[in-house]
Amino acid sequence: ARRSLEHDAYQRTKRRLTTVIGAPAVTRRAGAAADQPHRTIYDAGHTQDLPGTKVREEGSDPGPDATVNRAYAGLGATFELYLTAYGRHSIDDAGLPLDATVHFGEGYDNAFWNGEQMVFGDGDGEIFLDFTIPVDVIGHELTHGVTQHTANLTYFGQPGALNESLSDVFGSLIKQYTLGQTAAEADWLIGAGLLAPRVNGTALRSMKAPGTAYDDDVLGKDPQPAKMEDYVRTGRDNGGVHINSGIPNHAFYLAATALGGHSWEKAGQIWYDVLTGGELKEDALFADFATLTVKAARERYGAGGELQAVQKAWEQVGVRT
Ligand code: ASN
Ligand code: ZN
Repeated sequence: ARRSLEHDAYQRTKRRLTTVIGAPAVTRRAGAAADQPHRTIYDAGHTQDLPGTKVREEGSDPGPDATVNRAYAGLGATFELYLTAYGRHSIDDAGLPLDATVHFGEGYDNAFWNGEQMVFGDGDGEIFLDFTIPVDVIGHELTHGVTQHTANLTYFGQPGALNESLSDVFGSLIKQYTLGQTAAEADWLIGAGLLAPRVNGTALRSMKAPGTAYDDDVLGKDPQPAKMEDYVRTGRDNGGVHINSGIPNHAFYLAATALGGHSWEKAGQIWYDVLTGGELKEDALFADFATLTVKAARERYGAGGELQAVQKAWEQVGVRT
């Protein structure tokens, strides 16, 4: 049964209205949301019809499909990081249900957020494997939802590359949080385990060393720059959103490793403050974002090592603050 996006939006609105009108007086604090995720995993059965058939819902036991179980667990880990580290209740900070569809399309070589839900392809097995394999990819897609509900960065050029970078930053933090890794222990890769065995590469992107994730006959060479002087001017990829994200990605890596410890605690908090603080404009450039991270570092941690680490990170990638 195919449901339209309009229908989903209508259902959500209806649910909200029902809550407002029909809620008993004081069962829940105003503005409070559940501290538990509300996950639903659907199976598209190798079609491109969304959302597909419901195959697992919140609280149910793992089933026989490892892809479904990985999606469920990855959404849970992402929900948990946002809640425990930043006090955020889901994508909209109001407990939005987390919907994901797996087995989308035939040999589909991508994953995405469609404005309403997450979608994961199986990969064609030649270049890419199952897109639910890397937990950072799940965190990446969910974070597109967070960005949509907060700064809403325009998906083109520098604001688009910031949008992509924020998805990589929080995607990587989810992996680090899941594995209990410090900045020094993390691999800083996005999509490790996703490339098929025949591909000469380790991942989709590297935040530690942008441009070195793969160099392959079919895929070509990883096109990501690490510094502003190598910024790629292109009309492809929405003005290089997955290319130039290497620059803010590397700035985050530099700040987080300079600070040490768990990257989601200080560097992640500063980046989260900027993403959700209300001052980041939809058309922000790298320099605007960088300036706001410096301000956020000072406001949260004072004029100490945190501020210096953030300033130095942007300086090293050639972005003025
Ligand atoms: N996997 C890609 C992403 O989430 C899909 C896209 O280009 N929008 O960025
Ligand atoms: Zn993305």
